[in-house]
Amino acid sequence: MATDVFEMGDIDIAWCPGCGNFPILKTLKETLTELAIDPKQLVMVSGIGQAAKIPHYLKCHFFNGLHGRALPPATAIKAVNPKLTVIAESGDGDMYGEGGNHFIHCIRRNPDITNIVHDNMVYGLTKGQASPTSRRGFKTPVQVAGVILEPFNPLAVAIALDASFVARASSGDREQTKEILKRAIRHKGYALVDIFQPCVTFNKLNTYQWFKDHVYYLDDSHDPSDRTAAFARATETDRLPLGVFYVHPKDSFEENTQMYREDKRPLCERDVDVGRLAALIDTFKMAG
Ligand SMILES: Cc1ncc(C[n+]2csc(CCOP(=O)(O)OP(=O)(O)O)c2C)c(N)n1
Ligand code: SF4
Repeated sequence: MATDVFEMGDIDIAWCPGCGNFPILKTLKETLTELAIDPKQLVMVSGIGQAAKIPHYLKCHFFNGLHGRALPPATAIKAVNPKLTVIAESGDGDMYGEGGNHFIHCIRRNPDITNIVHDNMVYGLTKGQASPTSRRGFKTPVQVAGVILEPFNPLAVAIALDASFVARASSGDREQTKEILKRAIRHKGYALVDIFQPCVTFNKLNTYQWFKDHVYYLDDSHDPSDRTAAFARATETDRLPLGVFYVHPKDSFEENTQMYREDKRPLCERDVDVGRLAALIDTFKMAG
């Protein structure tokens, strides 16, 4: 497959020069190309924010939803057509703040989708307010004395909920991120990849250098099937590990649903029985 199948050509990209979203976009394009994913079989789903613009810059199908609402349509799209590759991708505010409830219940539901989160520890699009993953003490035009809350820990929450695949990457480390993304996309079931992403305009605390100084890669001694060890790694705070923390292979949401138990044909390929549909609609009609 040609390497430019996901290229949009000469378009305006509305990110600041130096933004950590650029390497994520480049890495994702390379990952999809190397996995030989057909753009016509790929659906990107996002919410609102700077990171949520990423599907606008990739040649594929996409659905841009409301703030925090990427995961429900992504789950539904995969359920209607399990042949598709579905990626839900947004910022940390979108996925863990406004979309926090969906994040939790999507993990429980376990659809076969990949959930990529650009974690810049700030609200970028709305000009630098604190997000759920902002560090304590981070000063913003709203949190003028510094954030007083503990940061949300997406990996620990995902592992506590027994997510099927949990990983963290860093936008600058393109080769390692590519390997992690490949494993996540190939994985059957819900796969979370939280990617550290510097916001050069509104986050002067968590800079490229800060991330360099505060991360390290899990090595071969880490066993991703060991949930207790994965949780211990996810709750480390001095230096933040990168890599695949936890993998628990299990049936996906689609496989578990009644509609695919006896008939494996995607819902979108089945004939609609108009008579049954009309009868169903009738049951919802208000009397008189
Ligand atoms: C329900 C709702 N609340 C708030 C907003 C305003 N809003 C738009 S983007 C955004 C923050 C986005 O932050 P994040 O998801 O971290 O993405 P980033 O822009 O940093 O990539 C907010 C609060 C909105 N559009 N809808
Ligand atoms: S505001 Fe931050 S996240 Fe948004 S494009 Fe600029 S650098 Fe990137």
